[in-house]
Amino acid sequence: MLNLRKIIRNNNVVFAPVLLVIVAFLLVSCGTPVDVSPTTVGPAPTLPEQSPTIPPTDQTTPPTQPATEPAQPSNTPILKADSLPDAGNYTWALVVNGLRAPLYLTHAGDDSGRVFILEKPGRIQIVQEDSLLAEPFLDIRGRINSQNSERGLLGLAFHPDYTENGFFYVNYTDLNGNTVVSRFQVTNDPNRADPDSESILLQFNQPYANHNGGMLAFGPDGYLYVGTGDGGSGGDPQGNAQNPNTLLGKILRLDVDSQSPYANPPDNAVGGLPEIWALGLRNPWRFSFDRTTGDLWIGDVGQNQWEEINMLPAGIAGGLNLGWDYYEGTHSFDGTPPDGVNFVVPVMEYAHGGGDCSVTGGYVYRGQVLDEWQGVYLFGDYCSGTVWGALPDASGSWQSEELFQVSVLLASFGEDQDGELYLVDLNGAVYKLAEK
Ligand SMILES: [Ca+2]
Ligand SMILES: [Ca+2]
Ligand SMILES: [Ca+2]
Repeated sequence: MLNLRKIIRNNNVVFAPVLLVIVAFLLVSCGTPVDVSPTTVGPAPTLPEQSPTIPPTDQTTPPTQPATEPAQPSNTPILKADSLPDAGNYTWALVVNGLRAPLYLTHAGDDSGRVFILEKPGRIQIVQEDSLLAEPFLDIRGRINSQNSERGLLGLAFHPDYTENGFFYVNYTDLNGNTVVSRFQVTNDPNRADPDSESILLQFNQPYANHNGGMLAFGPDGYLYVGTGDGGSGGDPQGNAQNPNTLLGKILRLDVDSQSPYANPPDNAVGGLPEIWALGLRNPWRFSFDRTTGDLWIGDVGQNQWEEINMLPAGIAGGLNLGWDYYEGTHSFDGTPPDGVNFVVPVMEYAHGGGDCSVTGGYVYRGQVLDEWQGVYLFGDYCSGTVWGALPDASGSWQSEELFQVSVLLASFGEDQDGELYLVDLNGAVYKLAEK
């Protein structure tokens, strides 16, 4: 960890101007002003009982397992480790440095070994064999307003059939600060996308500069999931997250294959706009699908007090309500929930304090190299650089422990095609989880 801190410190010097921008990002994403006082709700919250909430803490008891476990046949993949690994044996090893405000990392599923890194101002960079290629994959800086801390090129997902069709999807804020979700296509050069291939799927207005969501990911059902923030300001003053007639404060689900530019899966089932798959989100900055189970893990950034992680089991029906802004985490926030609404309760939450202020949703480790990490969900806090690991205990409740304290601005985690995990530092570097 000493080495890591040293690297970061050097990096901060190089990227001092970027760092200033980042501080602004931090303040805004923590949801400062406007409606800061959660109003009291009269009746007790109508939360389902089956999902206890487990605040991550150093004191969390390690998950207990049944005393005797059947031996696993050697050809059966390990679904979950028995306990969290000793983080002292692992480190986040520097992969590449010198990026400009990187926000995300993913892969194309094309067996090329490349990872693609999103830069906030509007470029996608390629790292191949731990080297940053000289030219970007895509440069659309001229179409993007990234001046505000939460604006920019925010999301990237490659089509599941990318090797056949060369399609990939991006989410950005345009020159007016409004959200655009577009499809682009690669050229004959696998390291170069065609900037003129843009085909816009969705455009919608952003009433405030912050809370623009931005995450894109294809689910195991082949649909494109789109995270949108509640529009911004603080305390969702327009009531967007609970309003089924706006795309703000939602997770959208689009069928990009059966119709152009997209069709709405008939079972999205929220009862408002047909793109909406789940509502009641504040700013689901990062979410991921467990590639083995298909479960969806969502980190929804909180207001002033509570950060939350939600887990939606694979195959769950659409129309879910994740609670905001009736609830921040499991705590009443604004207004009285109507009778008969079942809210999804976070599987984990943690309070602000000790530098924690904005959750960065992560991944369940499904890589090939680090056996001890199989099935561990890693997530972190953007502001403090804390990284937690979580596993279910014997009763199925997810228990987390603080595993790493990294001196980075933890914008995102990322996954390569092999399932190895990365950490993206907004200051300009990318690290990979590795054995010491
Ligand atoms: Ca906004
Ligand atoms: Ca409100
Ligand atoms: Ca929630």
